[in-house]
Amino acid sequence: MKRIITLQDISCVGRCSITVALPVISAMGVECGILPTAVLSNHTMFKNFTCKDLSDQIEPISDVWEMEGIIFDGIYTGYLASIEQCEQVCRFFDRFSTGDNLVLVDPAMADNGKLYAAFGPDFPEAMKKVCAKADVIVPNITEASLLTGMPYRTEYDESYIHELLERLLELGCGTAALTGVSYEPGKLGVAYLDRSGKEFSYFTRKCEQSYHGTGDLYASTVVGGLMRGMELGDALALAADFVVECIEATARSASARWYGVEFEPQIPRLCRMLEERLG
Ligand code: PXL
Repeated sequence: MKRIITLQDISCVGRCSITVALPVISAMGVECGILPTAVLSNHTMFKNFTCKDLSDQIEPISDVWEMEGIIFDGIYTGYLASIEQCEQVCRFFDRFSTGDNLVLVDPAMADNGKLYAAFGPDFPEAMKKVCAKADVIVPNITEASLLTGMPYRTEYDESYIHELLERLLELGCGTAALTGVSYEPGKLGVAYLDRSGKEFSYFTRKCEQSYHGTGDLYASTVVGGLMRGMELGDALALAADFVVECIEATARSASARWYGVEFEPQIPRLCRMLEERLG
Protein backbone atom coordinates (compact mmCIF):
# COMPACT_ATOMS: atom_id res chain seq x y z
CA MET A 1 0.00 0.00 0.00
CA LYS A 2 1.26 3.45 -0.87
CA ARG A 3 1.83 6.06 1.82
CA ILE A 4 1.66 9.80 1.22
CA ILE A 5 2.19 12.75 3.51
CA THR A 6 0.14 15.89 3.10
CA LEU A 7 1.27 19.24 4.47
CA GLN A 8 -1.57 21.71 4.83
CA ASP A 9 -3.77 23.29 7.47
CA ILE A 10 -6.56 21.79 9.50
CA SER A 11 -9.57 24.04 9.07
CA CYS A 12 -11.76 22.52 11.74
CA VAL A 13 -15.03 23.31 9.96
CA GLY A 14 -15.77 23.99 6.31
CA ARG A 15 -14.47 21.01 4.27
CA CYS A 16 -11.11 22.01 2.90
CA SER A 17 -7.45 21.03 3.11
CA ILE A 18 -6.84 18.11 5.51
CA THR A 19 -10.53 17.45 6.24
CA VAL A 20 -10.89 16.75 2.51
CA ALA A 21 -7.52 15.13 1.76
CA LEU A 22 -7.69 12.56 4.54
CA PRO A 23 -11.08 10.99 3.75
CA VAL A 24 -10.66 11.14 -0.03
CA ILE A 25 -7.12 9.75 -0.23
CA SER A 26 -7.89 7.07 2.37
CA ALA A 27 -11.02 5.99 0.49
CA MET A 28 -8.89 5.61 -2.64
CA GLY A 29 -6.81 2.97 -0.88
CA VAL A 30 -3.77 5.07 -0.03
CA GLU A 31 -2.40 5.74 3.47
CA CYS A 32 -2.62 9.48 4.11
CA GLY A 33 -0.24 10.82 6.76
CA ILE A 34 -0.69 14.44 7.77
CA LEU A 35 1.60 17.25 8.84
CA PRO A 36 -0.78 20.00 9.97
CA THR A 37 0.80 23.37 9.25
CA ALA A 38 -1.82 25.44 11.11
CA VAL A 39 -5.10 24.96 12.94
CA LEU A 40 -7.93 27.31 11.98
CA SER A 41 -11.40 27.48 13.46
CA ASN A 42 -12.71 27.36 9.86
CA HIS A 43 -11.41 28.43 6.45
CA THR A 44 -10.71 32.09 5.73
CA MET A 45 -13.74 32.68 3.52
CA PHE A 46 -15.83 32.96 6.68
CA LYS A 47 -15.88 36.48 8.07
CA ASN A 48 -14.19 35.40 11.32
CA PHE A 49 -11.48 32.85 11.88
CA THR A 50 -8.70 31.94 14.30
CA CYS A 51 -5.35 30.65 13.05
CA LYS A 52 -2.67 29.00 15.17
CA ASP A 53 0.48 28.63 13.13
CA LEU A 54 2.21 25.27 13.69
CA SER A 55 5.39 26.12 11.77
CA ASP A 56 7.52 25.33 14.80
CA GLN A 57 6.34 21.72 14.65
CA ILE A 58 7.48 20.99 11.09
CA GLU A 59 11.18 20.62 11.90
CA PRO A 60 10.93 18.45 15.06
CA ILE A 61 8.32 16.19 13.48
CA SER A 62 10.54 15.82 10.39
CA ASP A 63 13.54 15.01 12.61
CA VAL A 64 11.66 12.12 14.20
CA TRP A 65 10.45 10.78 10.85
CA GLU A 66 14.01 10.86 9.56
CA MET A 67 15.28 9.07 12.69
CA GLU A 68 12.58 6.45 12.25
CA GLY A 69 13.45 6.00 8.58
CA ILE A 70 9.87 6.81 7.50
CA ILE A 71 9.52 7.26 3.75
CA PHE A 72 6.66 8.57 1.65
CA ASP A 73 5.59 7.53 -1.85
CA GLY A 74 4.12 10.98 -2.32
CA ILE A 75 4.30 14.43 -0.77
CA TYR A 76 1.29 16.66 -1.31
CA THR A 77 1.08 20.29 -0.22
CA GLY A 78 -1.91 22.62 -0.24
CA TYR A 79 -2.72 25.85 1.60
CA LEU A 80 0.35 27.14 3.47
CA ALA A 81 -0.14 29.77 6.15
CA SER A 82 2.88 32.07 5.70
CA ILE A 83 6.00 32.88 3.69
CA GLU A 84 8.18 31.22 6.36
CA GLN A 85 6.07 28.11 6.08
CA CYS A 86 6.72 27.98 2.33
CA GLU A 87 10.44 27.99 3.14
CA GLN A 88 10.00 25.18 5.67
CA VAL A 89 8.06 23.13 3.17
CA CYS A 90 10.93 23.55 0.68
CA ARG A 91 13.29 22.13 3.32
CA PHE A 92 10.85 19.28 3.93
CA PHE A 93 11.02 18.43 0.20
CA ASP A 94 14.82 18.44 0.35
CA ARG A 95 14.74 15.98 3.25
CA PHE A 96 12.00 13.63 2.06
CA SER A 97 12.20 13.65 -1.75
CA THR A 98 13.87 10.45 -2.85
CA GLY A 99 13.89 11.02 -6.59
CA ASP A 100 11.37 8.18 -6.82
CA ASN A 101 8.49 9.71 -4.94
CA LEU A 102 5.93 12.17 -6.26
CA VAL A 103 5.84 15.79 -5.12
CA LEU A 104 2.51 17.43 -5.93
CA VAL A 105 1.97 21.09 -5.06
CA ASP A 106 -1.41 22.78 -5.09
CA PRO A 107 -0.44 26.46 -4.71
CA ALA A 108 -3.76 27.16 -2.97
CA MET A 109 -3.61 30.92 -2.46
CA ALA A 110 -6.10 32.67 -4.74
CA ASP A 111 -9.24 32.43 -6.86
CA ASN A 112 -11.40 34.61 -9.07
CA GLY A 113 -8.54 37.05 -9.68
CA LYS A 114 -7.79 37.64 -5.98
CA LEU A 115 -5.38 36.41 -3.30
CA TYR A 116 -7.08 34.81 -0.27
CA ALA A 117 -7.70 37.15 2.67
CA ALA A 118 -4.84 35.90 4.85
CA PHE A 119 -2.05 36.62 2.32
CA GLY A 120 -0.05 39.73 1.50
CA PRO A 121 1.25 40.60 -1.97
CA ASP A 122 4.66 38.96 -1.28
CA PHE A 123 3.17 35.52 -0.79
CA PRO A 124 3.18 34.36 -4.45
CA GLU A 125 6.96 34.90 -4.63
CA ALA A 126 7.41 32.41 -1.75
CA MET A 127 4.98 29.94 -3.35
CA LYS A 128 7.03 30.06 -6.58
CA LYS A 129 9.90 28.41 -4.69
CA VAL A 130 7.60 25.64 -3.46
CA CYS A 131 6.35 25.06 -7.03
CA ALA A 132 9.94 24.95 -8.34
CA LYS A 133 10.53 21.72 -6.40
CA ALA A 134 7.36 19.93 -7.52
CA ASP A 135 6.91 17.14 -10.04
CA VAL A 136 3.34 18.33 -10.64
CA ILE A 137 1.62 21.62 -9.80
CA VAL A 138 -2.14 22.19 -10.10
CA PRO A 139 -2.83 25.95 -9.98
CA ASN A 140 -6.04 27.59 -11.12
CA ILE A 141 -5.78 30.47 -13.59
CA THR A 142 -5.64 33.14 -10.85
CA GLU A 143 -2.79 31.33 -9.11
CA ALA A 144 -1.00 30.75 -12.42
CA SER A 145 -1.16 34.45 -13.25
CA LEU A 146 0.24 35.36 -9.80
CA LEU A 147 3.02 32.77 -10.16
CA THR A 148 4.04 33.89 -13.65
CA GLY A 149 3.30 37.62 -13.58
CA MET A 150 0.99 37.20 -16.57
CA PRO A 151 -2.29 39.16 -16.55
CA TYR A 152 -5.35 37.38 -15.13
CA ARG A 153 -7.96 36.96 -17.86
CA THR A 154 -11.50 35.61 -17.79
CA GLU A 155 -11.72 35.67 -21.60
CA TYR A 156 -8.88 34.00 -23.43
CA ASP A 157 -7.94 31.52 -26.12
CA GLU A 158 -5.65 28.50 -26.27
CA SER A 159 -2.53 30.62 -26.81
CA TYR A 160 -3.04 32.37 -23.43
CA ILE A 161 -3.35 29.01 -21.66
CA HIS A 162 -0.33 27.62 -23.51
CA GLU A 163 1.78 30.62 -22.54
CA LEU A 164 0.69 30.32 -18.90
CA LEU A 165 1.70 26.64 -18.95
CA GLU A 166 5.08 27.40 -20.51
CA ARG A 167 5.78 30.14 -17.96
CA LEU A 168 4.74 27.83 -15.12
CA LEU A 169 7.28 25.24 -16.32
CA GLU A 170 9.93 27.97 -16.20
CA LEU A 171 9.44 27.99 -12.41
CA GLY A 172 11.17 24.57 -12.46
CA CYS A 173 8.34 22.07 -11.91
CA GLY A 174 8.07 18.87 -13.99
CA THR A 175 4.48 19.26 -15.15
CA ALA A 176 2.09 22.20 -14.91
CA ALA A 177 -1.61 21.30 -14.87
CA LEU A 178 -3.93 24.28 -15.06
CA THR A 179 -7.44 23.89 -13.64
CA GLY A 180 -10.59 25.86 -14.43
CA VAL A 181 -9.84 26.18 -18.16
CA SER A 182 -12.79 26.92 -20.43
CA TYR A 183 -12.76 27.55 -24.18
CA GLU A 184 -16.46 27.16 -24.85
CA PRO A 185 -19.62 27.89 -22.88
CA GLY A 186 -20.77 25.01 -20.71
CA LYS A 187 -17.39 23.24 -20.68
CA LEU A 188 -14.68 23.43 -18.03
CA GLY A 189 -11.53 21.42 -17.60
CA VAL A 190 -7.83 21.01 -17.10
CA ALA A 191 -4.82 21.40 -19.40
CA TYR A 192 -1.30 20.22 -18.77
CA LEU A 193 2.13 20.63 -20.30
CA ASP A 194 5.23 18.70 -19.22
CA ARG A 195 8.93 19.25 -19.77
CA SER A 196 9.03 16.81 -22.70
CA GLY A 197 6.46 19.04 -24.47
CA LYS A 198 3.57 16.63 -23.93
CA GLU A 199 0.21 18.40 -23.82
CA PHE A 200 -3.10 17.07 -22.56
CA SER A 201 -6.51 18.50 -21.83
CA TYR A 202 -9.80 17.15 -20.52
CA PHE A 203 -13.16 18.88 -20.24
CA THR A 204 -16.39 18.15 -18.40
CA ARG A 205 -19.71 19.95 -18.29
CA LYS A 206 -19.38 23.27 -16.45
CA CYS A 207 -21.42 23.55 -13.26
CA GLU A 208 -23.39 26.72 -12.60
CA GLN A 209 -22.53 26.65 -8.92
CA SER A 210 -19.12 27.12 -7.37
CA TYR A 211 -18.19 25.97 -3.91
CA HIS A 212 -15.31 26.54 -1.62
CA GLY A 213 -12.79 23.69 -1.27
CA THR A 214 -13.28 22.14 -4.71
CA GLY A 215 -9.60 22.78 -5.51
CA ASP A 216 -8.64 20.69 -2.48
CA LEU A 217 -11.05 17.95 -3.50
CA TYR A 218 -9.58 18.02 -7.00
CA ALA A 219 -5.92 17.87 -5.93
CA SER A 220 -6.59 15.14 -3.34
CA THR A 221 -8.31 12.95 -5.94
CA VAL A 222 -5.41 13.47 -8.36
CA VAL A 223 -2.94 12.38 -5.65
CA GLY A 224 -5.04 9.29 -4.89
CA GLY A 225 -5.26 8.34 -8.58
CA LEU A 226 -1.53 8.79 -9.17
CA MET A 227 -0.68 6.74 -6.10
CA ARG A 228 -2.92 3.94 -7.40
CA GLY A 229 -0.83 3.90 -10.57
CA MET A 230 -2.92 5.99 -12.95
CA GLU A 231 -1.30 8.07 -15.68
CA LEU A 232 -1.45 11.79 -14.89
CA GLY A 233 -4.06 12.51 -17.59
CA ASP A 234 -6.31 9.73 -16.28
CA ALA A 235 -5.97 10.96 -12.69
CA LEU A 236 -6.76 14.54 -13.74
CA ALA A 237 -9.83 13.30 -15.65
CA LEU A 238 -11.04 11.13 -12.75
CA ALA A 239 -10.69 14.10 -10.39
CA ALA A 240 -12.60 16.39 -12.76
CA ASP A 241 -15.44 13.89 -13.12
CA PHE A 242 -15.61 13.33 -9.37
CA VAL A 243 -15.67 17.05 -8.52
CA VAL A 244 -18.50 17.58 -11.02
CA GLU A 245 -20.49 14.75 -9.40
CA CYS A 246 -19.94 16.31 -5.96
CA ILE A 247 -20.92 19.82 -7.08
CA GLU A 248 -24.08 18.55 -8.77
CA ALA A 249 -25.05 16.53 -5.70
CA THR A 250 -24.40 19.54 -3.44
CA ALA A 251 -26.46 21.81 -5.67
CA ARG A 252 -29.44 19.50 -5.11
CA SER A 253 -29.03 19.94 -1.35
CA ALA A 254 -30.06 23.00 0.68
CA SER A 255 -26.91 23.56 2.79
CA ALA A 256 -24.98 26.81 2.91
CA ARG A 257 -22.21 27.02 0.29
CA TRP A 258 -19.53 28.08 2.77
CA TYR A 259 -19.45 24.55 4.11
CA GLY A 260 -17.91 23.26 0.89
CA VAL A 261 -19.09 20.42 -1.32
CA GLU A 262 -20.95 17.50 0.17
CA PHE A 263 -18.49 14.92 -1.09
CA GLU A 264 -19.12 12.33 1.64
CA PRO A 265 -22.14 10.58 0.07
CA GLN A 266 -20.18 10.42 -3.24
CA ILE A 267 -17.23 8.48 -1.81
CA PRO A 268 -18.65 5.06 -2.80
CA ARG A 269 -19.08 6.44 -6.34
CA LEU A 270 -15.44 7.60 -6.35
CA CYS A 271 -14.30 4.11 -5.33
CA ARG A 272 -16.34 2.56 -8.14
CA MET A 273 -15.01 5.06 -10.72
CA LEU A 274 -11.45 4.39 -9.56
CA GLU A 275 -11.75 0.60 -9.76
CA GLU A 276 -13.47 0.77 -13.19
CA ARG A 277 -10.71 2.98 -14.57
CA LEU A 278 -7.92 0.91 -13.08
CA GLY A 279 -9.45 -2.00 -15.00
O1 PXL B 1 -9.36 25.57 0.06
C1 PXL B 1 -8.22 26.30 0.22
C2 PXL B 1 -8.07 26.76 1.64
C3 PXL B 1 -7.46 25.95 2.54
N1 PXL B 1 -7.28 26.32 3.83
C4 PXL B 1 -7.71 27.52 4.26
C5 PXL B 1 -8.35 28.38 3.40
C6 PXL B 1 -8.53 28.01 2.06
C7 PXL B 1 -9.17 28.94 1.14
O2 PXL B 1 -9.65 29.98 1.46
O3 PXL B 1 -8.80 29.56 3.86
C8 PXL B 1 -7.47 27.92 5.68
